[in-house]
Formats: sequence, C-alpha cells, structure tokens
Amino acid sequence: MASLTGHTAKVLRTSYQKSVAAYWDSEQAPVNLRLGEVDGLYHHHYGIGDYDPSVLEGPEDTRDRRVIEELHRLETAQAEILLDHLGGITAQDRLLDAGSGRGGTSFMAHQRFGCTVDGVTISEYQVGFANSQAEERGVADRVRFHFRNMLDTGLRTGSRRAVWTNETTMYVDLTELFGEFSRLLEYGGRYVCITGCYNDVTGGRSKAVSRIDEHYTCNVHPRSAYFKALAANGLVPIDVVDLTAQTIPYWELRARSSVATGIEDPFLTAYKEGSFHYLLIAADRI
Ligand code: SAH
Ligand code: GPP
Ligand code: MG
Repeated sequence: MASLTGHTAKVLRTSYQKSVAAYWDSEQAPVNLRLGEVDGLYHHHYGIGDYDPSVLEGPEDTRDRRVIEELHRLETAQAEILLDHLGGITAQDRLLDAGSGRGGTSFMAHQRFGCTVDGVTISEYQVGFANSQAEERGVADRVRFHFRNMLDTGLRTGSRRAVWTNETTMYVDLTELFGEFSRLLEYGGRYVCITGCYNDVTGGRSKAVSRIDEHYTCNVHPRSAYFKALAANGLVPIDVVDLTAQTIPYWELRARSSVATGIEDPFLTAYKEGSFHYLLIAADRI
C-alpha cells in the first residue's frame, strides 16, 4: 500500500494534476460510453467530417441509435486523420500515445501499422480500462497502458519512432511536454498533435474558450505557444492543418443528439466567431 501511495505521488505531482486525474477517474458520460459501445473503440476526442443528415430523419425508434453511430463514425475518422500524419510506420516501430484515455487511438494505430504502442495517462481507472480492452482484443503484448505522467514518462531516450497527443496538450506546459517528446523521439521521428487552441489574432481568451477550460478543468493554449515550444525543442513542423471547418458539423449533430452535455454551444460559438481553432500539427525531430 505504501508503495502504491508513493507511486501515485510520483505521477500526480501537483494538486492541479490530481484534480485532472479525479475528473478522468470518474468520467462515465453517455456521450463517451454509448459511442464506445458501438464497436468497442472508446474515444475522448471530437469528430471530423460531414454527417449524414438522414440520421436525423427516418424511423423514430432507430433515430437515437443512428445518431450515436454517426457521432462515433466522425470521432473514429478524426483518429484516422491523426494516424495519416504519422508517416511510414512499420511493425518494428514503437509509438507513444501521450494522454491515452480509454485507448481508442492506440488500438487503431496498432491495427493499421502492426507497431507497438505505449499509452500513458494520469488516470488509474483509464489504465485499467484500456489494458482490459487490450486483453479482450488479444493485443496486450503489443499495446500497453501505463499510469505515468506524459511530462516524465520514464520511457527510454530515443526509443520512439512517433509520438502523438490527441486532445491532451491543454493540460500541461508545452515547453516541458515537447522537451520530453524531443528526448523520446529518434532523429527524424514524428510528433503529431490534434488540439483546440485559441486565436492570437482575435486577442486573448474569449468567454466561450473560458467556458471550455472550466468544463474540462483545462487551460487552452494560444496557437502561437505551440510553434514557440516546438521550435525550442528541435521539433520542426511539416504539416499544419486547420480542421475547424471540418469539426463544426460534429458539434452541430451532437447539439441535436440525446447525449449533448451542454458544452456544444461554447464550442460552436468559439469556432464560428473565430476565437478558437481545431488544429493538427505534424513535426519532425531534428
Ligand atoms: N487521447 C485520448 C484521450 C484524450 S482525453 C483520446 O483521443 O481518446 C485527455 C487525456 O489526457 C486523459 O486520458 C487524461 O488522463 C490525459 N492527461 C492529462 N494530463 C496528463 C498528464 N500530465 N500526463 C498523462 N496524461 C494526461
Ligand atoms: C476530451 O474529450 C476532451 C478534452 C481532452 C478536453 C478539451 C479539448 C479541447 C480540444 C479543448 P471527451 O470525449 O472526454 O469530451 P466529452 O465528454 O465532451 O465528449
Ligand atoms: Mg467525447
């Protein structure tokens, strides 16, 4: 017991990190569980692409299920876009999913590339959930989840061909985070990030962005902070994709669904007023 407590203290170093971990340890929202139940891939990120408007019509008794399936399809499409930017990954490569949630993107990466994936999260509940999924899928020898802090993963220097963060960077200091990724990546290795960031051009944090921060206990960074912190850590962008227009349909469908949580309006307002972007950044380690 003493060693468990000691381990927890080592991973969760600040009271802020403890409150973030507590959020994810108790997270059981239908918007995430019901979507995950569609095919067993559990995501904690948003969706990309146009929805099929017919899901809002047709037989009423199947409408709710069809909307859920469509939201899930868009979230899986988001992860596919992230994986498209990882470059040529082989079955021999080792990847890191930094802030791995319930593991959805890690399983997709292993399925696509045959590679080994380590996921780290500060939620012990999520580690247990995702490792059970790995057992069920018969991939526990290749996809593993750890109770670790992504700022200090304890993984071997230069051991990673690629690292990604799928909606996790708003919880940490970017210079510290990219310092750790720079250490972990081999020369020429790839880092891919999907994130929400606020727009330096429209000024400071808008009211809608503040509501997002409050809802998730996070701290959305300005767009500029990403490029400063990448440059400071030997990470050179090769692709920057503004996904904002492509994520708006997801939020519009979600707002009309039975699993809406109330955060849909702030996202739609922030994106439409231009104070917030949904961005993909891919960078190479030099
Ligand atoms: N990438 C996953 C989950 C995103 S949700 C997905 O796309 O489904 C945000 C995740 O970041 C949670 O799993 C949370 O535990 C994790 N996280 C937040 N701060 C962290 C930190 N300092 N170290 C590791 N994980 C962290
Ligand atoms: C995770 O999604 C949400 C975040 C990591 C927080 C903020 C992300 C930004 C881009 C600002 P989720 O699937 O757990 O959220 P929800 O429960 O709302 O579906
Ligand atoms: Mg969700």
